[in-house]
Amino acid sequence: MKRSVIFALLFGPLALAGSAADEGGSLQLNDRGYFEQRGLNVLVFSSEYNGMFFDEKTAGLELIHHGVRTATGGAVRLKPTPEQWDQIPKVVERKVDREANTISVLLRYESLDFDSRLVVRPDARGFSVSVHLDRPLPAALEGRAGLNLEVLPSAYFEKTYLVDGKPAIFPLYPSGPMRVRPAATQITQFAGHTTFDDRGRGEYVEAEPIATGRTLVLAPEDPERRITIEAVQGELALLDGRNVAQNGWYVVRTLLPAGATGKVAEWSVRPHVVEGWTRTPVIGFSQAGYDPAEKKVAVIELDPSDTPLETAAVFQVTAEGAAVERLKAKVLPWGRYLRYSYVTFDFSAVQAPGLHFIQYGRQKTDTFPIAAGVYRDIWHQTLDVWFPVQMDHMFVNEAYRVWHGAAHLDDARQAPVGVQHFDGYRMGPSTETRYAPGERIPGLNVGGWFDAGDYDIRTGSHSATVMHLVDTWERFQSTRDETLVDQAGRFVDIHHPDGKPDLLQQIEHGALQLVAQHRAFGRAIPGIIEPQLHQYHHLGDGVTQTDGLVYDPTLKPYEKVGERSGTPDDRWAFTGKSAAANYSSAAALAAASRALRGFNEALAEECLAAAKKAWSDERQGWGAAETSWEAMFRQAAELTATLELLITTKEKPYADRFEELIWPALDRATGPTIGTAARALPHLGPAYADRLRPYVHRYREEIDALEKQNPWGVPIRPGGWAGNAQVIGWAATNYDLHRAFPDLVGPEHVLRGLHYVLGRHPASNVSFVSGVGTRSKKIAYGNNRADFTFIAGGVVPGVLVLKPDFPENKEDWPFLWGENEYVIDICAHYVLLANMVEDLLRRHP
Ligand SMILES: [Ca+2]
Ligand SMILES: [Ca+2]
Ligand SMILES: [Ca+2]
Repeated sequence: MKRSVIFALLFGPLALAGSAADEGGSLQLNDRGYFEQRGLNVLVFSSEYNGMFFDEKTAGLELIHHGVRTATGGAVRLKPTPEQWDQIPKVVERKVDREANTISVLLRYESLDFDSRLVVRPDARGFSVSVHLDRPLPAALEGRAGLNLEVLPSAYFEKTYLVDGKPAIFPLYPSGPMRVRPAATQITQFAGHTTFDDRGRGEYVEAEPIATGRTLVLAPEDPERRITIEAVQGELALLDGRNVAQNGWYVVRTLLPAGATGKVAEWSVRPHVVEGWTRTPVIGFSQAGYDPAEKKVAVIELDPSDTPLETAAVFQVTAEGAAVERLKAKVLPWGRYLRYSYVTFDFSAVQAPGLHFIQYGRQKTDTFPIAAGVYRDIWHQTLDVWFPVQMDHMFVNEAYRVWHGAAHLDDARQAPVGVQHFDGYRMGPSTETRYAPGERIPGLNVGGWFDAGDYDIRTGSHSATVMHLVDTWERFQSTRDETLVDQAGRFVDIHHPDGKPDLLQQIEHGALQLVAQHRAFGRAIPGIIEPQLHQYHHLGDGVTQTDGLVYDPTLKPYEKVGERSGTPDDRWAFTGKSAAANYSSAAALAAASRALRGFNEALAEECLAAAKKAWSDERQGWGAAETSWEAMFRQAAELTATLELLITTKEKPYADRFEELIWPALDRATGPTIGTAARALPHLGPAYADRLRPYVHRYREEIDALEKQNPWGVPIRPGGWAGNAQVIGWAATNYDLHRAFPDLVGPEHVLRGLHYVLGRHPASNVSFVSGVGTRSKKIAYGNNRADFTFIAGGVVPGVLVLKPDFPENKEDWPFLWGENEYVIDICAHYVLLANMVEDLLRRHP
């Protein structure tokens, strides 16, 4: 009642009418295990927290509000604003009770022996969420455990809230009150690591509420975002998690009372729902445009309640700004995929060069070109800008801007034994090298790239990257030169030609790091990464992730003398033996040796020698026991290494071994191996191609099956990490197969993969390559993500399919790595695919 009066005072009778709709909740449990009404979904642990990267902001009680996932992480949490590496509850039991119309989840914090039950129940006005305890809070959690719900900051930027009627504006930038606590009182984070660098002060900080009260109304002015949360028991606090971590969300929280059992917290949550809301259609198309002769089919994504229109049209935009209709044609039903329904619109008939847009109902797309050569430049920014920015151990400049200094010159120390690192690296009981734990290993501070949005040197992704770059170089001979690279001076200047092909300079930069590992250890190692969690989440200039000074244990922490420092921040080399890593490195080095011939002769020689040695060492076997996963990766890597050595040396033992491996591998699974098999085609003669043909037939059936699986006809993998890597790899394989078996695999199977990446995909139609296409990813998970910006030429993972049916790629929030994180091997593979497509269209009649 009180709330209605406040609304009436602030906004008059119109708002009252809107507010009345808040009270007309009609959430129904659907057959996909969440509550649904038109314009609102309430998910309760449809996805779980994942032990690998802890809190990915995709689990707990979540809201999809008018098509946007605006809230996540609803659960009992142990911190005011939990960070990625804070403890996450394990789902012990999840009950979807149709009769009672509830979802209840038993959650457990194992290390604290603490269980709580979360119950979500729709009611006449929205839903209630309550927390139930069988045993009172453990003493250690008194004043700590609370019912939390995290609200996406970008969904509420430039909006307001009311707390018990008091008006306020959501902070655009965090500047909330903080509190300092003794480090010893911090609830243990992931594996005992800490995200907070206290500079030796023995303390950590927590966010304090920016508002408290009983009733919180989020964005009363926005009918699509308005949510009323009322604490039926206890008080509400509103906090800003970004005060402790840039990827934090706003948090609504109620502390659980000490000593109580039974129902200990309850909220009434009343999201406003716009009556009859229908999601705006998404017209998926290539933001970079089309070649005139190409097949052009837009995929239009519709709200399942939407009625498809009969037709769509293509308009040409003239020099005078007029829009002239060039085609009007029927849309064809495709059917349902996940939560949306789809229709397709074929506008291949539009071939005249010019600028165009697609119109479907009132919906118009961005304007895009149709012209010969639209794809010619789409990889340039990836090579010119993105790769240089990722270059480790170098100072990288671009015109007036310095991207970063020469980072990690203090690489590296031998990682200690028995370590499970937070980025997945592991050390067993021995270093398996001649170095003692903690000992400095000289020579590793050269070459390599920041692997992704983080800064480690991951050998596996380096090997793949070098391979794709060599492939691009050998097939397409691009001598593009827009970057100066001075290895001796550790200096890179973007937009500054130096007379040397940039592709070769990047290949050299990757090879320098791979070879450095073979020099130091006689083999490849899994990778090099910073030891402390508070370094790992670094956002800023890579040169400041470590102090650049060699660690000297005789000095005190933060003490610096000359080139040495007492701060143990030097990165660790993870050195466990891995046949897969060594074979992959051998493959990359064998490939690099060809490209570097005549460019850097000494390095080319060393690459080849290291590759041969690694291959024969692994063939003789290091004797390590392996899991079935390791065996699978080893076999795939050996196949690749054998092929690259065969291409480089033309020697018979490699040819024999390749034939020995390839056929059983193809028999086990055609899809994952056909790419390697296809790459071998130019090197193994007609008998090999004849024997491969039946497998390509089988592969073609897999391609055809994809067309029935989803409207884009590309492989889409649910969960974890979005699938652009897979789509790009699939399209590149199709190019190789098309070259050899044009009757079985067509150019459209290559182009389809590129179109997907450039905008013809679910959830939105943005190009996933920053800076490429009319509209592209302007907010991504590069190492500059805290600035809500992008690095030109970076390719993001793309559309993540969240369980059970929600495809998502956030365009206003960079911090979801599974959707938005640039990675080196994807980017290199994209450079290759773009060149393949251009080649295909040039040779195409
Ligand atoms: Ca990494
Ligand atoms: Ca150059
Ligand atoms: Ca250091």
